[in-house]
Amino acid sequence: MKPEFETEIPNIEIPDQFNAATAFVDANVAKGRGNKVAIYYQDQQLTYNDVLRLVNKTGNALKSLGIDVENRVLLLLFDCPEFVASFFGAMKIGAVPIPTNTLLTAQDYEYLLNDSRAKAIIVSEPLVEKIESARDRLKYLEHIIVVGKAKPGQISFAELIEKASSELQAADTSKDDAAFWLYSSGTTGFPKGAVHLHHDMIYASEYYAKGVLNITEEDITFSVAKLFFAYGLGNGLYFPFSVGGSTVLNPARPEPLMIFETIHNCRPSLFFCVPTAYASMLQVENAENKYDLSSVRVCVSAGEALPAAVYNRWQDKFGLEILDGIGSTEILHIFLSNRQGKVKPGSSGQLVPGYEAKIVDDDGQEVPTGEVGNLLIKGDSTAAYYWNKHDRTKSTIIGEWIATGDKYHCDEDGYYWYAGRSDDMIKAGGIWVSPVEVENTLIEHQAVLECGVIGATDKDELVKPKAFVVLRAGVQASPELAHELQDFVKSRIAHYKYPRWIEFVPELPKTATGKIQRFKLRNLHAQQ
Ligand code: 3UK
Repeated sequence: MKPEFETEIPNIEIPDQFNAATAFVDANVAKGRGNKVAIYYQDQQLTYNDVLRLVNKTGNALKSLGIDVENRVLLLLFDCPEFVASFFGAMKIGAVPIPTNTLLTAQDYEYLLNDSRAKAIIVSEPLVEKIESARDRLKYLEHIIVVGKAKPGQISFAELIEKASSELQAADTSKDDAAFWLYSSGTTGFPKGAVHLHHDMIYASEYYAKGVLNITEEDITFSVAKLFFAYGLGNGLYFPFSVGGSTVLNPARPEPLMIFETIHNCRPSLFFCVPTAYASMLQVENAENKYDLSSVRVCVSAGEALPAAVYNRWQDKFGLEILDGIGSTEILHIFLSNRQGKVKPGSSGQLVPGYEAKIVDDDGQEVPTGEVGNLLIKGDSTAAYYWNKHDRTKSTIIGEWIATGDKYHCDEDGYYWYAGRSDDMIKAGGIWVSPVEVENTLIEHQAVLECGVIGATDKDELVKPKAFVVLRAGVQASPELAHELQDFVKSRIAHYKYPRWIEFVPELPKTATGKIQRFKLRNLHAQQ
């Protein structure tokens, strides 16, 4: 459907020769914001002058190691100023940074490094062992640059940039050059590198951050979702930098108390979070009296659907609305969103200006208003393609449209309502979990004959992985065994993927060809 807007959709003109690092960093200094705080990090405050110096030094340092235009550089970093310097420093020399999930295993990083053929990795010290342990199998990696203490065979980030010049001319990239990649999980468990272009962050900033959030240079952002997620990258970095605002970066795990304390102490005006974290923050007793949230003018939720109950409890307790919106790694940021004063709790809101939506049946025909179908989106922040995944690219990006993989219906008022995935992928705490990967791991346990994994809802209506397990003959089901299986999964793949519930069953529903019918398991769970 064609959207109707109260405000003009900004007409964005980007010159053919364009480097996003210049637009988000140098431009702020050029506009006279050099002494403004860009980053609050622990007890440090970095101004835009400081950030520009760091970005230039990092770009020059990477060049000195032989990193050239189009070379990939993997970032495996906690949220910190070095992340910002590496992301924009690499981009400024025309290289391609790849922010990467810090919660994965050595095996996952081996895949990502070989698939991307990154020449260098910039990694936070506590994570470096996961790279070293796979080093023999890394076919293209030349440099391990460590933020923290470097061991022999590694390069210290601080020492590397210390000697580098703080003057750097941006590479003459095109607005359509690859600027950065973001990996997105697939059903098979092998992630796909979504290739984003230099113009993409401009569109997301203009349309969503300015168009929906009305972000200005007065704003201070704080994002619970880390910078390595597409969601966090906008929230905590290029949105505030698009207007010369400030960001609060925190490297720690986002536990509820840490989140409250950060809001209380750093006084952000825009707070970005995910449903699971909103739900756990609501568990903190008396938080509304202990912590001062008065600096926050907008709360945002994305990553998975925000249940109406969580929305209502948050509003009752803190007097703040939450704007639920849906975004994706491929589309870069949010394209459907609720607006202040016009929230329909439980919905994903209305179209973001600059994007178009279509809901179609399996033959590609648009469905009538109110009917559920597959959601397609058109908008200029969308990734160009998946790296080395031609078939997946063709089935996902169809001309100017991209298939989100989500089922939606649109109501009479133009609000969109999430109705589940069209594949079996699970979103838990806003992070992808592939059921196939969890099943393949469980199967390796000697007690397991076969299993099926689905997303099941908890008491807050939030989705978490659940496993249906058929045991081998002679093995006795017990709560202890269920525990053992959970620990087994945690020890082999990223922790957040473990099944929160295990149900032992005598058999699994299957197709004639022997494929597990996960939708039948979902129905079974729904009936319980
Ligand atoms: C699901 C939602 C219902 C949906 C993201 C904001 O989540 C982000 O990107 P991912 O690639 O996942 C995308 C998929 O997640 N989803 C996200 N938000 C919602 N479902 N309601 C929501 N509000 O399946 C979607 O296709 O990890 C979120 C900004 C940038 C992002 N990349």
